[in-house]
Amino acid sequence: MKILITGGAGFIGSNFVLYMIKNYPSYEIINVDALTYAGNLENLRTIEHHSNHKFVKADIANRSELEPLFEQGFDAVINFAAESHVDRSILHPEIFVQTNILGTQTLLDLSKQYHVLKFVQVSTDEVYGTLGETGLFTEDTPIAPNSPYSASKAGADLLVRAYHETFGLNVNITRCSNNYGPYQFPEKLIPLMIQNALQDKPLPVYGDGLNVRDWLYVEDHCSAIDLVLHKGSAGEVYNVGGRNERNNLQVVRTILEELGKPESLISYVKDRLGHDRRYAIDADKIRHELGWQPKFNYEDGIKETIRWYLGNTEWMAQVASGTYQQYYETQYKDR
Ligand code: NAD
Ligand code: TDX
Repeated sequence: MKILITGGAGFIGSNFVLYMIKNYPSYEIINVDALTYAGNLENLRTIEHHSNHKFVKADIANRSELEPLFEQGFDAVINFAAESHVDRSILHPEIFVQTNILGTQTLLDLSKQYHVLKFVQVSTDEVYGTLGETGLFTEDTPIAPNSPYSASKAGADLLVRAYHETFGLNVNITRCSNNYGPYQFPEKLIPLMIQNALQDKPLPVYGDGLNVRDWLYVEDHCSAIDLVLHKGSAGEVYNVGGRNERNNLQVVRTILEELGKPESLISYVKDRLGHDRRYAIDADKIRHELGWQPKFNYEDGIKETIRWYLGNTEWMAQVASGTYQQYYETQYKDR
């Protein structure tokens, strides 16, 4: 198989590229990433010289940069590339529309024109909006996004659906819950809290800290996408999640405990605008139809992740230098 993977220098994309090289060493992977603040070639250092992995710096919304690649012909396209951080989408929604909607449409159009056999859109549970105290998101839950980020991902999902219905493109959409693991950019809850705790800086918990997320170890997300790529039925959506609901305070307390840091570092700050209260995923469809099973339980996965960050302080220092500091000041100064 020859596969185009977009966003393969980001958190989940790089984990997926490493997973594919390990599990399918004969597949040819073309990895396209614009290397925004979130893209980092360090994540791919171990496969730098692998003959079946080729990195190309390009923007998914730029047709003329992509077309020469599509001319080679791909069996599959897997689209991870996105602006992915909710807080940034509140500050600058326009880049989310550009990359997440226009970028996806550009990839769909080229996939149609160059007869790509399978298009997998890596989407998110956030397109469903928020849950109350009970219930789970199923694939039939109405789309009701609440942030510019999730609205742009929902827009992309609808275009993917339309390219299937209108043009017969063989598509799948995956909607996964919150991922954690190695190489996650420290704007997201878990690496941000690890980084701050290690530096004895305040841990900024939004609102009352009781918002709930359903955490999944990144490798389990990769194995789900692997199954969807190889076995997904045309046009279908698959939810992905491991039923690991935790509120943010529980997550933060685990990090403090593991690092031997005091709870007094917790600092309650102004809530995120439009902050979704609770996400929880019903993954019965992918479990029953494709036989997916997560391997990692949350208790082990979070400890493993903390150990990874402790062992990769240089990686953390590198990604947290430069523009990250400016972002951090802007995001947290008035909270
Ligand atoms: P990330 O921000 O870590 O990585 C995104 C990557 O996309 C970066 O390498 C960046 O350089 C690249 N990129 C951004 N704009 C681009 C453009 N215009 N052209 C080419 N490349 C571009 O994000 P992530 O957390 O790895 O998320 C990957 C995908 O998974 C996203 O589509 C996201 O919506 C989805 N997702 C994420 C989570 C999560 O918990 N992180 C959960 C469910 C779904
Ligand atoms: O400093 C913080 N303090 C805090 O309380 C940060 C960064 C977050 N939070 C809260 C907000 C959320 O309730 O922690 C929770 C998780 O926040 P994020 O890590 O920003 O993730 P979330 O908003 O849930 O979105 C993530 O999961 C779904 C990814 O960023 C998305 O790309 C994915 O689609």
